[in-house]
Amino acid sequence: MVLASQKDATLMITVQQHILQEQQRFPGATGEFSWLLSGITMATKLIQAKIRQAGLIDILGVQGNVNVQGEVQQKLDVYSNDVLIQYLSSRESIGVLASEENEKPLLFHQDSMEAKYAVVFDPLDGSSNIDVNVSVGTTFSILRRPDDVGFDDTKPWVLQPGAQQIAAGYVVYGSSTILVYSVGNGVHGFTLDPAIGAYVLSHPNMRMPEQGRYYSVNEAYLSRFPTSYAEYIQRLRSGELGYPYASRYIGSMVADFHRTLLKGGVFLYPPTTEQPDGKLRLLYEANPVAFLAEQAGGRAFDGHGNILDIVPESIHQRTPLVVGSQVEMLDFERTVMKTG
Ligand code: AHM
Ligand code: MG
Repeated sequence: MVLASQKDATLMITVQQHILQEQQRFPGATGEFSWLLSGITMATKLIQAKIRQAGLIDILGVQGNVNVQGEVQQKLDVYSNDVLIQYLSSRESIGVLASEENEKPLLFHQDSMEAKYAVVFDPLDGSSNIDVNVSVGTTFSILRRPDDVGFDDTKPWVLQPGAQQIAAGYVVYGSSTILVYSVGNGVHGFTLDPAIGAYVLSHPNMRMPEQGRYYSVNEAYLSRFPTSYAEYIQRLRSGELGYPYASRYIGSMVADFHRTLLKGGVFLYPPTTEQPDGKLRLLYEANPVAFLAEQAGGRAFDGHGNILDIVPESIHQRTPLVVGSQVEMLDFERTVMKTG
């Protein structure tokens, strides 16, 4: 990969230019959608800057609060949430913001005709990994306000099946900072070039390989998974799919999914005896990666059907998630979904 600062500036495509091109696919587009997405790109640049300083400034560790999920909030969770809300709420096209860190959706620009989008996000996924310098990420999903829905109830804005997402993506703060997004026209990845402070197109038209070599799951919970999941993992290990798989588990969904998108394979967060719906949240964790996986030629299931078909009942609803390449997902369907 060649970074923008290393090549002819006339050849590089920034995420902003790319979004403007993509936006032309929306009838009557006025620039508002690219302005909305620029709220995400700006906020994530600030988040990554803070993450890069972690250890130097007083930003590591716990904030002292417990969020709506009953999880201890890290200082960086709070900072990331505040920055995203600040930048997105300044876009008039935003009517509703829903975050992992807020119990209820937040309402903005009430009664403005321009406010027609909801953004649902996890500001800092995998944040328990931050103190040990492991990759973390931000995930987001963008939904359009359904016709005839007003501002008196925010639920219809966000409780839409993932198939209704008009855009979704994530940023992984890893050895480099990469933004991956789709507006339903393929999946595109941009690397933040620190020399110029811009996300530059580095991974156009990303396609998930038909089959990979890794499975990714927290194997410590194996005895607590349904038997059919354990059988499926055993099939991957023992070479039933052509060769024995190796295991990779970072413990940050965004980073584990990013590897799966690039290298193929399968990422699983199954139901467990303690958590029959798994751990991951449907609206802002499973839906964005399912949307990206399908756009890149992969698939995503909850163990019964397609993630993108689930009609959400609550904002912080959890779901089992199995996402990956065609070959692995076909075998999952046969091994787990057909046998119950
Ligand atoms: P978080 O949103 O509180 O950070 O939790 C979600 C994270 C995912 O990134 C990751 O896949 C999962 O938790 C790891 O959980 P576990 O430690 O149970 O394997
Ligand atoms: Mg999370």
